[in-house]
Amino acid sequence: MVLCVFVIRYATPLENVLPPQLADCVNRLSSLASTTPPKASGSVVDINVLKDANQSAAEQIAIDNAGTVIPILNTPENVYLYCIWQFFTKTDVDLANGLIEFMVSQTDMKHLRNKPQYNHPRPNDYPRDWFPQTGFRIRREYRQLSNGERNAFHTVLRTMKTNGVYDMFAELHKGIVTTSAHGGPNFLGWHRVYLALFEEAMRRIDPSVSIPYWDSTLDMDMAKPENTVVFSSEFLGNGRGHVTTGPFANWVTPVGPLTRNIAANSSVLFTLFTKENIRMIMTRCQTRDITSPTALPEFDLDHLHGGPHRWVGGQMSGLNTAAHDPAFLLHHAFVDYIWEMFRNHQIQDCGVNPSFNYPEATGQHAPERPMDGLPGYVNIDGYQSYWTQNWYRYKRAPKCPNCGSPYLTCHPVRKVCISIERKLTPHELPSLRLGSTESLQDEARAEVEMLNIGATF
Ligand SMILES: [Cu+2]
Repeated sequence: MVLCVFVIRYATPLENVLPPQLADCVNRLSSLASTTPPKASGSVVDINVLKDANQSAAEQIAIDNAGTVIPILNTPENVYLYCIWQFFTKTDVDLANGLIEFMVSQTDMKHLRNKPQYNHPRPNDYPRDWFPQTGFRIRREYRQLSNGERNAFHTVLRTMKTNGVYDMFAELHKGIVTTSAHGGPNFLGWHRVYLALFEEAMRRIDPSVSIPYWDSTLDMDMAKPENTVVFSSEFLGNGRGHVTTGPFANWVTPVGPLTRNIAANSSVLFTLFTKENIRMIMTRCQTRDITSPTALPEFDLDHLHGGPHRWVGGQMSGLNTAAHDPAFLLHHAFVDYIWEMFRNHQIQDCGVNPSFNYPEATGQHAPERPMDGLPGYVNIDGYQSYWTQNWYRYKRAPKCPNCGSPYLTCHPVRKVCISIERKLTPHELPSLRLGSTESLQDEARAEVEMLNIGATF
């Protein structure tokens, strides 16, 4: 019964973000375990209650009007994802687009009103044993997946793109989120929760997949990072101009075709992660020393993570558009992996408990403020240890001598794993004609400039 009370208390702020149909679903599902049967209604998901007061919350089941048994929905994230899922599978694309617009307008309006939302009520008996419905996952480096595993991941993303769920998630990373989940301590936690929920949505389609991480130091250590196999048709698709090869070929985003322009600028602000970046971060002990605005730039994970965003270019370089490129998921999984290494270092070497090391912050990054776009969570929830205890963990990044992938090789002198090069197209090969090696990049630059991506990282 403790869990039920918790669900109900957390259901309240949902109306602020969700469209009426979804909020209705969430509220009625949340009340399944209460003593009052939900009222019949004509909304998207109609539920017949199945509740036995003698059963524990974990044993309760429900059946919808079509006679389908719905899963146990005893945590906020289960209810939320189930309702999204129902909403999308039972509606058409126009409705899905309406949902996206609604969500964006709501978050933008909230931003304009600048309504303070601190002092969010928290349950005293905070449950620490949340488990995702699709079970525990292990995240591995993109190149450590077998070809079959990688294809399964790509297929799920394509399914989500088709049914609108991908874009819905991508549109959450927008508007007020550009400030409330960046530039402060909530950066780490918000993206952790976002990825975990996205991953859960993926696994409702194929429970075998998880989000791979892109260890961009493996590319940074190459002689020519721009030739990495990551930007080939077997992985993320081409890195310059409209993405027309690979699993995400010809994807369309709200600001135009999916477009990139990798390694377009030699400035230090446009680099991938370096091993030195990570080594520097691991010399700190307090979260405030690796987060904006308190950290020095060389230790600031938030600041450093902008490098790969800019390096990829196109949608990835825009705060409001980045999540429309699947590269976002893999890059942020790596940021989260670095944070997890840092948390382990805090425990082992610093005697600091990372769950209680949320830096002092007010305003949008205040610890108790509800997370934008991720109903049911407050900022400090992203710092809880249950994410990497109950939801997922990382397999260690590849190290020499065995880099564990046909796409990686151990550099014989420097003894670090580096990415192999992709097969360069004739267009990419240096040609005898003067200036033609840059034509592809110029073309890509022109295509990127066509996008109205707004504020950049
Ligand atoms: Cu972000």
